Amino acid sequence: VAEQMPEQMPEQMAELMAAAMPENLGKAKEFGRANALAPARGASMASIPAAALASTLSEGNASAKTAALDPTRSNAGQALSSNQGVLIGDNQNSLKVGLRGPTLLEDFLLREKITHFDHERIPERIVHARGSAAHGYFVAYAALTALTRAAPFQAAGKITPVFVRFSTVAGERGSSDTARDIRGFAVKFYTDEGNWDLVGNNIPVFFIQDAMKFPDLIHAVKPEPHHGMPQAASAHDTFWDFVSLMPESTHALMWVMSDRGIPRSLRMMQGFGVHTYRLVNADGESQFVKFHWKPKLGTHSLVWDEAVKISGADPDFHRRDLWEAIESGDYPEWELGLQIFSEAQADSFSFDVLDASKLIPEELVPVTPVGRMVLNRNPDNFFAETEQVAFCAAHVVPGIDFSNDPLLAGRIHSYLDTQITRLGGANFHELPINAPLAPVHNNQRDGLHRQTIPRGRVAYEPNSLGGGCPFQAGAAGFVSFPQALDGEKLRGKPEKFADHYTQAKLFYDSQTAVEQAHIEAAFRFELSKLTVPAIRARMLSSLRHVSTKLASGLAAGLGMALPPAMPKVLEQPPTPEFAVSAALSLRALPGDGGVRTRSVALLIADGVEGASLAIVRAALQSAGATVHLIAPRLGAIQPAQGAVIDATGSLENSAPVLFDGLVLPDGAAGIKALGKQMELRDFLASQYRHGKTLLAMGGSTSLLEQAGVSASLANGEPDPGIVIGAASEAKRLAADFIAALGRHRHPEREAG
Ligand code: HDE
Repeated sequence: VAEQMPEQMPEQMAELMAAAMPENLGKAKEFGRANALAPARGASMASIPAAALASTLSEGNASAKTAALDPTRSNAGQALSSNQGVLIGDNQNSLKVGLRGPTLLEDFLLREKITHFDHERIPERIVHARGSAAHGYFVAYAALTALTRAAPFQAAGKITPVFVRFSTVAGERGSSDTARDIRGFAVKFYTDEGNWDLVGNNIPVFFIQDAMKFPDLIHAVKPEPHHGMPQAASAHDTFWDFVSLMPESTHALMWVMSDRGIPRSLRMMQGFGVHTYRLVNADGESQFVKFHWKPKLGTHSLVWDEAVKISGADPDFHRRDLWEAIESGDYPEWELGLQIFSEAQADSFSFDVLDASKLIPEELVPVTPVGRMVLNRNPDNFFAETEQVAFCAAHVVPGIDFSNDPLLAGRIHSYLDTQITRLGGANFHELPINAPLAPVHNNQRDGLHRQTIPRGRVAYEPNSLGGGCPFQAGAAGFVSFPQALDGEKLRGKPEKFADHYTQAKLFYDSQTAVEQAHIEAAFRFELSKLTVPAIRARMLSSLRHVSTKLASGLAAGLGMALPPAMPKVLEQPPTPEFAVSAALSLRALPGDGGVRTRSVALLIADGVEGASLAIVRAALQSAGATVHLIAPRLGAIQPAQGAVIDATGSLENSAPVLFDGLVLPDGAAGIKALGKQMELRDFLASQYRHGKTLLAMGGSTSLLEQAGVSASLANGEPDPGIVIGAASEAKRLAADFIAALGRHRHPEREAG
């Protein structure tokens, strides 16, 4: 800091600045040893031995992109200046004639500041406006040179920096994180052969099959145009009007109405490239591929009532969760897997691999793990990074190519086009977060906000005046896979696209009973919000082709007669290869059963039994859970014996939905004090209703009784999510509680 301070800075000011050192400088993981070990740019990234990677990367941010971004981070320890670099003496008062006189037009400092402020906002993304992002890296497990020449897969242990943005689709930029929706899962790989953007979702299929329908779909789901409601919700007439008239959306509907539509955390969801892509090797040979991201923490979801309440208690729930996990060093991680298949295999499938409303069951083509991605650094600035990042489905690198999926074709056009408006011109690729690590040399010139300064008079190719540079790279550059094509120019779809129900049924039939019940509840909720009964009836007539059980359950739940089945476009679809696919249930990826980053509320009040509480608290912390000490008010809480405990939250400011589990302490006075709180009953009832894990020590079982929480299930069996015992057994109770918390939640309660 001292080195960066201008010489003329008064000593007193320097002291003050050192005391209030900005957060970034204090963060060892950003500016410490790891950074010094950052790999140099380009091909040398491949040369870091795998063993060295583990030690350098686990600490943080050793990445070439981090190093490239460092010069753009504004410097601490500097005096305030205008945008012209003029130091500002007084940032409190405008320039006036006398202390009570008029402000002068001459005040260029005031005008510059206000003018800039007036233009701080840019248009939000037309879809996926609400998002959260982080930096990280991808490491390849092995060289995949036989399959692809794509840079990230050229050597075992090779590292490629990434920037990943997760998003909801329908809501506006300031909308709530826990809306029922698809989540975007966009990964920018800064490879040494240019940027590759794998712009995917947390659901492997899409609502429509052809880009021609995308504006219609989005207009239908966005707030209705006459009154601008509802925000970030599909539970309204126009969405269901559209999808009930578009049976190709049924499969994606099943996914988004399932618990996948309300993930517990962005760190606990899968990602999918959705479309079929091509891998191309150095000899020009190609295979088809589908991309899968599998979270190390397993796939977990919220329950609907909880998601709705979190929207009020903490609309930034997912953003905060991602941020806090990374700040605390619990770096989220996903494994990248590939489904690789030949064109001949594709031709033999009962569905068309160019149809984005279909998936390839993992039983048919297994997912081969090829690397892992770790997110280990939060952005320094939300706007400069998360908001200005521009993903583009057209950004591929040599070794990755497109299939003829007609949805993908529209995407190849759309992203660059929309970003020209959103980011104000054609030069947004020069923004630091978007700039590739690979060098850029071409004859594209000028435009708004141009950063680079090209030299010389040559801006065309071929040329002789510039020595022929920059020259075509030939085979070293991107060469499209020379797929042979022959056909008539027409508008239409292949026949297998018309099978709208086989895979919707496959998905439904592959779910556990609890998951099926949640799907039914989600459809019931959404359809109950419609004001036009005919839309409800049309939707049910379509769902009959997925499951009669689902459709008749919905008819009963919505108080209507089951309508006749809608005519199918394809009466005799090809027989599917599999009737169920275990991988489609959220249960397929339970995680390791650990409780790292799970948030647990310990309720405390003056007079609680301190020793047992301390044992439980320590056990939870050593298992990696995040412990919150919630009391009737903030400040010091005096246990019956021992040192005071500082409450980290109050019952008023800490909604029960924000915690994965709850601990009730022993101690007569403390229990009495807690029992008097209005919020307590809601706290317990809500935790119980949402299937959370509860621990009641000693006399605190009376609080459970007070809230009507039973320790047995409807069938008389003990509830596996309720741990009860004497405070003297705190150690065992903590172990039981941690084991139960590792199950995430206890849906057995829903049966009763
Ligand atoms: Fe997008 N999509 N999309 N999309 N999409 C955008 O690009 C579009 C589709 C996805 O975090 C937009 O920069 C069309 C499928 C993600 O910044 C826009 C079609 C999948 C993100 C656009 C689709 C996606 C977007 C809006 C149908 C999963 C957020 C702002 C032909 C495979 C990226 C922007 C971020 C964003 C167009 C369908 C994923 C308008 C035309 C399928 C994750 O260009």
